Amino acid sequence: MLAQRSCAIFSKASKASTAGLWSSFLRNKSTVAAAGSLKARLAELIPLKQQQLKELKTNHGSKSLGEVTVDMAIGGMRGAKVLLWDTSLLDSEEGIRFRGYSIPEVKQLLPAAVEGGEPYPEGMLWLLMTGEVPTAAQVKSISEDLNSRAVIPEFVEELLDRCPRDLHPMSQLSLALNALQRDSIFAKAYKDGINKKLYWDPTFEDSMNVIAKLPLVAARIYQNVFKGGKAVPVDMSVDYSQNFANMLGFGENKGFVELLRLYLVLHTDHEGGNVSAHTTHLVGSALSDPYLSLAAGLNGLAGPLHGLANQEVLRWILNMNKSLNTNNPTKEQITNYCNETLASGNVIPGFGHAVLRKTDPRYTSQREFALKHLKDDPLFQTVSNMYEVVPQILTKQGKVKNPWPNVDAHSGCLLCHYGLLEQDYYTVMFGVSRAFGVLSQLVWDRALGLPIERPKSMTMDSLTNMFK
Ligand code: CMX
Repeated sequence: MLAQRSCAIFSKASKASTAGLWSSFLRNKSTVAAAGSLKARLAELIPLKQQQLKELKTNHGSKSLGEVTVDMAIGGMRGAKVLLWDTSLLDSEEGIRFRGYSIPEVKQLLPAAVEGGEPYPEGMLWLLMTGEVPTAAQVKSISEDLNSRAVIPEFVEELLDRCPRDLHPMSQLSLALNALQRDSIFAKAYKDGINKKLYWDPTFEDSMNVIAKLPLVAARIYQNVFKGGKAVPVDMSVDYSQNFANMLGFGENKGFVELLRLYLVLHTDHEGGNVSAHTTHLVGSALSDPYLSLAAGLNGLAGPLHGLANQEVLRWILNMNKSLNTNNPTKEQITNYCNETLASGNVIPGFGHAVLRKTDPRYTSQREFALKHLKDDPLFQTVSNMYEVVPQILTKQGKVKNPWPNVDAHSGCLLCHYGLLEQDYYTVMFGVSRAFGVLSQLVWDRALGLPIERPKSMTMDSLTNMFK
């Protein structure tokens, strides 16, 4: 019945043949989309977006998006416009817009648990998937859907329990995702010969399952490595962040839960070219399922120039404090320590960006949270003082294109304030959030039928000869 209702919605906006295929797929595979659900809404939107893509190709397919220079080929493809990514767009001056909405707009528009408080990440998921601001009821339906999917097989629990404590939490997260792949609905559907027009459906199911399971995996890693605590069962009556906080052992701390909501919203997506997003998209383009694609993306997030920078920032500050024997270094002391870092051939973590040329609005949003909730925290004072001195130092050095702080410069001090002190864990939390964005886009990659990625590489000799 439910399948029939959602198919009726689907067929209104699409070709009858595709709707028919989906209808029989739903009957056979029992992947039911309740009317009004996120999946049913996607089914309505997909034909419209497919049409938009078709028109884009027909009307503008042969037009140039700009020149690709030798510098771009050597320099990490900076600025080369070669990716399609709909869930968010990054402007170098303004920062990120999620489906067209800036961070202040997202905070204002998305339903929140506390009046005037932080938005639910579930609302962000709806926005990223559909481009539409959800109602409170739609957000609640996502919380319930995710809660109902939040279970991990025993062998994955055992796998995590057997990991040595000194295996980095990000490696454990990636390992667990690869193991969870055993239950991929996409991989099974592909093996069973699913029609390519329906790829989006099992991709959606896998993506929702992954997002639902991530807090269980992440919390188990936290408990195993740092606390030795027991797994807490999912509470079906509360939201995603409250459940994640419960599992981490911080559920009673309402300030932490609010921070977690903000944290999970801010780290979801940062357009398609960053390492974790691009990798997920690239691996997914080979029709690797969402588990494998995200695991690959998270391996990229675990690099110190990308997501691992949040752990590096805290470590850098704590090392500075230790070497100076203070919890409150002066601006002069910070300046000297920065100069030592640069002189030793290292980067100052949390500063700079490949695209942004202004302070990252994700940093600003976290700063606003700190000013509201923890303005006297000494670690926050240090982060604030760094904001005042580091950009000048980097500018003076002369080679950094963006001397301003990025998202990772701030998150550690907030987590520390609420007692989550284990820096090695911070990127895992980034990874849980990043799944929301990159998997939403992966659903669209399959819905739009985007092809396998295959850019052209050149040898140094071929480039040299080309311009002889
Ligand atoms: N400290 C010291 N040197 C820096 C620097 C920093 N924070 N940021 C950039 N530079 C250096 C680069 O290493 C590069 O040096 P070389 O020419 O000797 O190789 C030079 O300045 C020019 O780099 P850029 O064009 O300004 O920056 P990139 O686009 O190459 O790199 C990034 C961007 C983020 C990797 C870089 O700014 C950096 O290493 N920052 C510190 C690490 C960090 O915070 N990463 C997190 C980014 C956000 C995220 O993805 O989570």
